[in-house]
Amino acid sequence: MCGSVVLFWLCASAVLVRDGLCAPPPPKEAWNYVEVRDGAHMFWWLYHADAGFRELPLVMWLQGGPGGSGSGFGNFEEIGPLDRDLQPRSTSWVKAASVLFVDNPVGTGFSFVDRADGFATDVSMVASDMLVLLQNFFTERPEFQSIPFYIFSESYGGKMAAAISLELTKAVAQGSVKCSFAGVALGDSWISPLDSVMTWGPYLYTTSLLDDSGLADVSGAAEAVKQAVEQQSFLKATELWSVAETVVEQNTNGVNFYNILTQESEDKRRFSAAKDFISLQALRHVSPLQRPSLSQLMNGPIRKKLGIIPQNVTWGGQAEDVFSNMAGDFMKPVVDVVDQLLSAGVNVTVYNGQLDLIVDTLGQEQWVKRLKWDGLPGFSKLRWTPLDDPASQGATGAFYKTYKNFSFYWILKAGHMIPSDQGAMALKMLKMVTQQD
Ligand SMILES: *[C@@H]1O[C@H](CO)[C@@H](O)[C@H](O)[C@H]1NC(C)=O
Ligand SMILES: *[C@@H]1O[C@H](CO)[C@@H](O)[C@H](O)[C@H]1NC(C)=O
Ligand SMILES: CC(=O)N[C@H]1CO[C@H](CO)[C@@H](O)[C@@H]1O
Repeated sequence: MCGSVVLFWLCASAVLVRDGLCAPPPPKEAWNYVEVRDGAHMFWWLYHADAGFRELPLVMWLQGGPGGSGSGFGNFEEIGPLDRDLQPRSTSWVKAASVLFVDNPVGTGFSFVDRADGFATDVSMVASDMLVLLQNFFTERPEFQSIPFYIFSESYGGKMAAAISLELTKAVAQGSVKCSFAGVALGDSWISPLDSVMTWGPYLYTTSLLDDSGLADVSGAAEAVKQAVEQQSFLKATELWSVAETVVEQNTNGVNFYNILTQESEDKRRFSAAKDFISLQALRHVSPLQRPSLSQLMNGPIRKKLGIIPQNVTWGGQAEDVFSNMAGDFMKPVVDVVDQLLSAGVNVTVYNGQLDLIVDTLGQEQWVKRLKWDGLPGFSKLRWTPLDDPASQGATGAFYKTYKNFSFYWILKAGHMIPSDQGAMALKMLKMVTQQD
């Protein structure tokens, strides 16, 4: 079928020729800004699926932080068509979906606010901003209205994804946003911050990263966070969460919160620059998402390619402000939002990396077991199913369970950033969640 004339033509139109074979032409893409509030400009970047957008779902990817950029970190370090060295990524999600990166909340990545009072201060503001963006996106691109639309997320992105999904469900029912919303996937997500913090001690102890004294210290620090959360002193809880992380660092010789098999290195030195606990936490949890190599790429060749970034806007330049404006909302749980999603019939997937500390799987198990969802007893009784690791024959890559509208994927040998650690397994999960496998 594929004769030499055809092959020659394909290669001539392809940009990259490697190993004597022609690589596929670069994906069709588009990007723009939407002013979601007066003076609040949100940046999005869409890649059409390699195989054509009509046959495959549309996936919006939301990064964490808050202040981490999907168009930068998610795109070039995790799931986009090119990696940070601009080489094709074999496990890119554009192989199974059209992918929409949105730099949210405003101020993240290439998004920006004109005035210091323009940042979002809680998840409901984040959700209402995103609804404006989605309404604009689907109105401008009606060809995507009938394509199954999923929201995938990571870390704090999951907390925002849950809130956004609930607002989107209402907006679709009211007809104010025209799309085919098909589900939300919460990856290593900050749904119940306290359950994460409370399980750090037991998790680190069972993985030989705390001794008995260390366990007592970490548990004590976690208990203080718990008291603040129970008293609804959420800013105080954020401060004590920061203290608890310092206690973990001291007792583990600097375990990496994103993957317990590695250690913090370059970042740790930068922490000493923090003025206060909010700035410390922004350094801890936003700066790893915009390391110098990625910042150089985004503020260099990528900015030039995009051509629409205002001169005084720097990729990542407002990230710390995004984080600090959300500090009072940071430790609030959104478990009730997940319950509301399930009651509304939305398909919800939780996926978590085995080696993640900041949002350890143990903590996810705890809040899932407290769901008021009427399917929970059925889900709990069900046994999990192993999944082969597509990257390593004969090895188990994950376990999963699906009951009615809820699925859980336990991803092995992955930390917080699952697609960076286990790209092939993450792509397989994407296909399963979006019903292609
Ligand atoms: C960029 O410059 C414009 C015009 O001077 C100003 O209104 C805006 O606030 C600036 N934006 C940022 C992000 O500094
Ligand atoms: C939810 O998932 C089920 C399969 O588990 C599927 O049959 C159903 O269509 C999905 N719902 C939506 C809204 O896509
Ligand atoms: C597949 C499945 O069980 N879907 C359910 C999702 O939730 C709604 C609302 O509870 C049910 O009506 C569906 O049957």
